[in-house]
Amino acid sequence: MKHSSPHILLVNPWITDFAAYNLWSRPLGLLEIGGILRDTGFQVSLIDCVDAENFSVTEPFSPRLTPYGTGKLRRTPIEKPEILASVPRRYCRYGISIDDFSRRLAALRSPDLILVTSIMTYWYPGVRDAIMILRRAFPQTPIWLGGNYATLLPRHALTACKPDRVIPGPFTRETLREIIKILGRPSSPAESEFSGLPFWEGYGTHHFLCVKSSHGCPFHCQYCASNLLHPFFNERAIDEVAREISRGTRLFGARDVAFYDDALLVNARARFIPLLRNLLEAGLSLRFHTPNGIHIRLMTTEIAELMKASGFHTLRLSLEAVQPAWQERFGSKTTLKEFDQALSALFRAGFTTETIKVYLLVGLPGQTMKDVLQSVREVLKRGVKPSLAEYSPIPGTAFWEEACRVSPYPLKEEPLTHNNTLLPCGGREITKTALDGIKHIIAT
Ligand code: B12
Ligand code: SF4
Repeated sequence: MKHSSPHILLVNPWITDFAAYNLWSRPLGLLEIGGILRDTGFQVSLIDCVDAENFSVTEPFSPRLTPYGTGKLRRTPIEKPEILASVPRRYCRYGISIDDFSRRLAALRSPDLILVTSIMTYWYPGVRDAIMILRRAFPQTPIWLGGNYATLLPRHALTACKPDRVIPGPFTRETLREIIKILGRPSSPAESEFSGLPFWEGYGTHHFLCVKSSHGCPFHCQYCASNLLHPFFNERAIDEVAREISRGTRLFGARDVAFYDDALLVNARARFIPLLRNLLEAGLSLRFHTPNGIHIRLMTTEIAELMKASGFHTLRLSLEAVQPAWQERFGSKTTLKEFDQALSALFRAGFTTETIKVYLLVGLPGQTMKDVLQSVREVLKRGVKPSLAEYSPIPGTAFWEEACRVSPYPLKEEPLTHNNTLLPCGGREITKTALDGIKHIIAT
């Protein structure tokens, strides 16, 4: 890339939380934007503050990895924000040191525009700190903030993090046009080995890649933000997704690929099934993972067999709860009978209890320990392990007002209190101690 092209810096800020693990985590949206900008001819740089393996300068970090590329993140205990003071857990900044971030910035050619992403609403301290340091390093450069937190809480993001602009929603052609208007149109770059791919070249090591075959979700579950983040369900062309996977994994030597789709199995006949056939024909020796839960009702024998044959390994199924009343509140997406059918199809296809886990949603307003225990037992009865997903209340969702009413935390005023670790809507029933007891049952 010519150095005379305008330079755009992409930043993924630190995670600030009680716990975080690299479960095939990458800021995929930001990397997709980086790919578009690179293909338009801009010089693009990336600093992923969460990735200490690739972005530390003075404090090298080699994560111990599972065979599937996941692993621990480097963490530094930091002072707990006052509102979290009573939580008896260490609060940490995950990723590179503040000094190393400044060192990285000092080594860069001064950027003409900085794009900062954001994921969880309760990770905003990392976003705020990153923007403060960026501002100090490059006082003249505009800083734009986008991503999930910026979309869900644009006003908070503007006041608390002080970017020059908050840009909610997906990255659009309009935003690209604006960037070109401000920075000037760079001369078209020559086709390169990276063209058409997300900005994966921003990383030095690639233990895994992530991919999305669709954006958004056609369902409207009352606790979920998918429709707010991506108002339309858009499916990508199968060839494009298959090429992205085969080219990306070959180029970067990655063997593991995580699907980030919210609705991977929706419209499977037109998208996922042909995609799987395409991957099978390509004969790639890859392992695929679905850390984001998949829809149980939509699992069929054909899909299970194709998934197994094409290398799917880690599967997460979204059961959420076994009580029909709760299932109805979650959008009537599945029943226990369908869960049994899906499990049979998966077992027949060769998946094992080692690789399947079942998400149960816990800590919702009004949920009781009896409800949770019953769900856990039903899952265990079938020989598979539940994975408890603690409810994180999300602004703008249908459950939000109720969550604010029942929670002892000031959810509306302070996004730090959306943290799932707090079980902000669990009440006296669903507490950390109670869940620890259940986790013990699951583990034994
Ligand atoms: C994959 C995923 C996971 C994965 C990995 C997450 C990761 N990347 O680290 C796993 C399965 C581990 C996970 C776990 C959890 N997750 Co999650 N996850 C997601 C998912 C599907 C994608 C997240 C992501 O990385 N997106 C990257 C974003 C930023 O990319 P994007 O949105 O495609 O980007 C576009 C735009 O945002 C924009 N954009 C992005 N950046 C920028 C920057 C600029 C400048 C501009 C202009 C535009 C722009 O352009 C992009 C392209 O169009 C989202 C739902 C979703 N559809 O986004 C939930 C989501 C983020 N998760 C959520 C939750 C609740 C959780 C859990 C707490 C669930 C639980 N109870 O266990 C845990 C907590 C994890 C933790 N503490 O580490 C909530 C967030 C709630 C909140 N309060 O913020 C979400 C929104 C889902 C929901 N239920 O509605 N998650
Ligand atoms: S919870 Fe899952 S199915 Fe429901 S709207 Fe969100 S992504 Fe879609």
